Amino acid sequence: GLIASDTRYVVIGLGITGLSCARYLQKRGAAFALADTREAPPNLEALRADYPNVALHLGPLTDQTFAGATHILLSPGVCQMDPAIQRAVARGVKLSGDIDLFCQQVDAPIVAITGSNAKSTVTTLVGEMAKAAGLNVAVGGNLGTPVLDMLDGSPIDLCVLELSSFQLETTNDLRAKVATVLNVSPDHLDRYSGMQAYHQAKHRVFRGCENAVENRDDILTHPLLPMGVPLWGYRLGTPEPQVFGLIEDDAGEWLALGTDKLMPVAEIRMPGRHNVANALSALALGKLAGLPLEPMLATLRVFPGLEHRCQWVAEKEGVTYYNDSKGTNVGATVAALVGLGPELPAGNNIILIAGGDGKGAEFDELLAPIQRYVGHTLLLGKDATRIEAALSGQPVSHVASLEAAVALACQLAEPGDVVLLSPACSSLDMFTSYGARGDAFVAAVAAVAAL
Ligand code: UMA
Ligand code: ADP
Repeated sequence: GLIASDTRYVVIGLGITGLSCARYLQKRGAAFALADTREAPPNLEALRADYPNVALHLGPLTDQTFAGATHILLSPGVCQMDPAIQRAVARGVKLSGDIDLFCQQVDAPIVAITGSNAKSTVTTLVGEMAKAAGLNVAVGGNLGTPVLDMLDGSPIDLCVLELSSFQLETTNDLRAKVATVLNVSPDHLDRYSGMQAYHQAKHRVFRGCENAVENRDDILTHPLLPMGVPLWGYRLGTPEPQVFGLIEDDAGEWLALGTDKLMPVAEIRMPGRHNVANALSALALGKLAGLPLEPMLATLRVFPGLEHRCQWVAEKEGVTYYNDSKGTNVGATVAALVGLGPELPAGNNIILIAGGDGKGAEFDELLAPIQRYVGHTLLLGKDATRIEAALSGQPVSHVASLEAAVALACQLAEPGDVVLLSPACSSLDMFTSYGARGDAFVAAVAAVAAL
């Protein structure tokens, strides 16, 4: 994509996305200004040194920020409903994000993955499957590497992108080879007017796609597609032609497509029932991306899952500890409980550690799986009392720190029990990131296990 000489960009946001956009535009000699709604965004000094001649607007966005601009490149952390952005758009300034720029640049087919939960797991899994099939695969997006930083000049056969609803809001022309919404459950309701707006943002992933995959267990993932676009699916149940599913016979349970048994479910290395769904969705995406079956199945046998996602941490005196710090919304924690619960020995329970910043969510959906699988819930953080209110009658304790939670969990647990950190909340009230929260949990478990 050539950049026309009369194009003037304003890059909004000086996080890793904004900086990747600035590097990209700088390299191509495009005219641009930088803006951040914060008075003091991180790494300001280094930034001024790198872009001495670029206009820098800090603090609330104003009409002045967009004077002379033809295009806005918006970072995912900034809401496009900002009034100054809306006024610029009304004047005809084009609004997009890094994903659109990336799509203009790459020729390789794109697998585009969004959803409320399981994005990182499925994105990484499809990437590993492509690697196992011998492809040069670029994996990134919301997962952590801004997409423009994936264009380092090395050959790319396939791109696998994790896309958040924030990124999709500014993506107009994705045209993925395969697109999917993995699941839709409430999240980020502090930024959306309601579930409908959130659902609409996610479904932009299907714009112009060549193939689509739906989750047959979640009607909210069903896309509206133009005639002729193939739609495949998967479910934790009976398979059909073009629907991956499960078949049970005397030998046990199988991953299957139509009537073909592919691999015993027991051979999937990732723990928990929800990861069986993730395996099926990766198979469907990989299949439509043209990957052969054998390397995909081989990947399922070895891929252990990602850190902080129902990650096995330790077993101590018969008690198993799992770190699901990435369980940052109610849907994720429900999946972790329903995923691990059925694997408990009869008579054993989960001790759940939850709480943090609920981002405006309701916690009612936690009650049923907690009644079913959880013996005791330990609550911490900003929304602890709101969670307690949703768990009427369930045994609950409040703790002041994650260390205190682990110490108490360790006292309460009986051999055969599971201690699970799955907060149903973001970490940002107490930690710098879900990763830091998960690391703190792992360290606390190690300290307790050493006693
Ligand atoms: N911010 C401002 N003003 C600005 C710019 C940013 O206040 O002008 C704040 C945002 O509100 C946010 C933080 O700064 O709290 C970072 O925002 P950003 O847009 O600069 O984010 P990046 O550093 O570019 O990282 C983004 C994604 N972050 C968000 O969507 C908030 C990263 O996903 C992603 O890995 C990265 O681009 C590369 O694509 C993170 C995330 O939390 C992991 N995503 C959310 C999620 O998974 O639930 C959507
Ligand atoms: P995302 O990138 O969408 O946040 P991750 O792969 O990082 O997704 O997983 C986040 C959390 O979502 C996990 O820690 C787990 O609690 C939950 N989860 C994993 N798989 C599923 C699934 N298939 N459905 C719902 N929740 C899931």
